[in-house]
Amino acid sequence: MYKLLKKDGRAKRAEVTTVHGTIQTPVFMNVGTAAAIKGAVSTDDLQQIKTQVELSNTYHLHVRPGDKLIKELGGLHKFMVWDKPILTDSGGFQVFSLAGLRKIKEEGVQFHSHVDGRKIFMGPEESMQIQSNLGSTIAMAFDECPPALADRNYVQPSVDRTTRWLERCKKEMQRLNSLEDTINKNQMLFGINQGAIFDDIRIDHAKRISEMDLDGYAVGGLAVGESHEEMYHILDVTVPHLPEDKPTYLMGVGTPANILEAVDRGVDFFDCVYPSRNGRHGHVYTNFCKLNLFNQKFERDMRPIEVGCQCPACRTYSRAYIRHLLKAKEMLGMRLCVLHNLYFYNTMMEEIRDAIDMGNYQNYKAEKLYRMEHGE
Ligand code: PRF
Ligand code: ZN
Repeated sequence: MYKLLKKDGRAKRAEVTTVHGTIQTPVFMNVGTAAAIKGAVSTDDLQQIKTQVELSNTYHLHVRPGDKLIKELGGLHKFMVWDKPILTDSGGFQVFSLAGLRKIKEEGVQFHSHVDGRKIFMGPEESMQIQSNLGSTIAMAFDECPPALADRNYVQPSVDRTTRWLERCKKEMQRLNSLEDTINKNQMLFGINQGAIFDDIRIDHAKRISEMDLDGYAVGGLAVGESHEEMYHILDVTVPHLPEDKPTYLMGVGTPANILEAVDRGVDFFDCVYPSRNGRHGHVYTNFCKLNLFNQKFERDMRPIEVGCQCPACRTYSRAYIRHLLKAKEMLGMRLCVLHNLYFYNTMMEEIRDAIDMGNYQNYKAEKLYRMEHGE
């Protein structure tokens, strides 16, 4: 259930009610691909860094440890000890980027596991069955994300097939949700808009999927090599054709600036590996710029990563110490950077929600962008 609380320009402030609790949007989902956020982050940590939704991947969990095992053990929430919402991506995108793909047919996709090379087939029904076995709160439709530079002649038939796949996903999800031994009988389904950077294909597809009365709508196929301006333009033309009274999710995006711009174009949900991946490399976000903690200039810097930050890293440790940990390859170094970065993103989303609540989004966005670009 989506409850629109406030609009400020095109920016939306809403609440999404699920069987695993209410999500305050706009929200940044924290990426735990294989049922864990990389960087030794525990469930207790997630509570401390204000995580609302955790994102996992159908493909990874199917390959290892297997969705049937997870179902047998009571579902993904119980398995990873996380009782708040979980969104699972459908596998399509990961298959295309990871698994020595592949043949795309009307039925689905044939590929090889990146773990042991075994042959796997996944189509809309398989993806829904796996996500149902995991019992995630929100399942994503099985789609094809065409390459960034694909031409119209490739993109149009691909999008048509993605629409047919979505119809099959919806049907299969309805069937699975009505079965006796299904873990989450209220599993939600989000459709995914595609169309590369072709306005008319995007708009036509947005209209077609909007008629299907799904629980939410994602914009996929962006941040795959096009420019930021192209991405913002596609959001400008596409989001107005998606239902305003449903969540809009921009998949795999992005930098703090990308998120600020997309919120301004009506997006509610985000996910991205940047905060965790950058953290593992000692790159940390602050309100004034990004720091590389490997830099020599932090050798004697006894300040926290960001003065005033209330994250578990900044409340206790200095830049100098974390730099030492990173250089000594101590796991704690990575972990602290990842916690700080996720806290930074989750806190920015909180600020975004407050700014929309107060009707102050334009000012907030301008100031935040200016500070991040120009430093102190
Ligand atoms: N489709 C799916 N997952 C995704 C994407 C997509 O297009 C993207 C594109 N940025 C990230 N994750 N299913
Ligand atoms: Zn911090």
